[in-house]
Amino acid sequence: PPHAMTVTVTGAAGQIGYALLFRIASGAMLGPDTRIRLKLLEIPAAVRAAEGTALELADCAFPLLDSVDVTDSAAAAFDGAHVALLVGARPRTAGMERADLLAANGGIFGPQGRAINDHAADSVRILVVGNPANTNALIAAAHAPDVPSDRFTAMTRLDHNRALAQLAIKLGCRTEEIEGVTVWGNHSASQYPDLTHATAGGQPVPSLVDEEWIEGDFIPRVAKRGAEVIEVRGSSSAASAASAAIDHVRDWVLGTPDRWTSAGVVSDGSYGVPEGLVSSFPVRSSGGAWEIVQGLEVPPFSRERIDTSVAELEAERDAVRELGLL
Ligand code: NAX
Repeated sequence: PPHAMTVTVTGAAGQIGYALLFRIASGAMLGPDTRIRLKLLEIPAAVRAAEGTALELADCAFPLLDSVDVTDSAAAAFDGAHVALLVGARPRTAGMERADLLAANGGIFGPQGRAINDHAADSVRILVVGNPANTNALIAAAHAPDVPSDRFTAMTRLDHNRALAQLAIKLGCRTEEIEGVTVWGNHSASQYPDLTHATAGGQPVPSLVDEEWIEGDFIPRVAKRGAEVIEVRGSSSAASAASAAIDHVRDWVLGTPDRWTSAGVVSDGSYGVPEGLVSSFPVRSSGGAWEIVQGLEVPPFSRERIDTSVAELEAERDAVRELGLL
């Protein structure tokens, strides 16, 4: 990576933003040799709160942090961006229909995609965190015809990390010892956290745990972990989401270690996922690009679950197409 990089964070005054910015500025995302220029995008009503966060960023005296700019202008925020973390989104409020939610987010991610197209650096890499993340990434990419679509990704790394954590607890091992876990499909309750090819300490996971635990405990626990955190903590996942975003971008830019991870990337048709959908896959990164891990066997149990989640992604795509957002 270049010596200094511009990192744009939208929704900077939100709770994920607050957990994310200090780690970016500390060098946890782009490594100890890359200086950081932060650009924070917020809606006008939250600009002052973001400026408050900028005061605290200054007070950390981070050696790698060159500057922090706060703005409500997408053009200014994405100007020269090398990495764009799209965190700000319109949450679903009581009584809101799914079409209203998709339309409201289309109104955010369409213009932001255009601003990225017109102002970001040629090498820009985009991670969409704001929900519905996969479809928001699809909308942003559709508004950025000059940016290769493989630069647009959606975050399923939190789901992946949750899967590692649950499996490590079950087996009494460290997450580090686990390889070969995949989250497929949508970042929603329909996602499929897949242990078919997982190993722990070199042992095949399907030989260490029974199917009942996978189907009855593991899959629903991971897929509904967001709701569990809300119930216990009283607000939605923030620091864990920020940590996953750091992991995603670090691996993307600096390369994954040997094992694969999971990310929402534009499908090339692999594993029967229709081309163009932003779906979670097993991925590795080298040379600054994600590659979908090829050649994995997909047994019927997995096929059914991947197809269900992908069908949900297709329905979201069709809905935003109908709204004229693609
Ligand atoms: P908050 O409501 O705390 O913060 C969102 C911030 O975005 C607010 O400060 C708001 O003013 C800002 N914002 C809204 N519209 C904007 C726009 N057009 N431009 C710039 N900023 C804008 O939410 P937070 O808890 O930080 O969550 C942010 C998003 O992450 C939500 O959509 C949430 O659903 C999503 N999540 C995604 C996860 C994933 O794994 N992909 C997991 C965690 C999280 O639930």
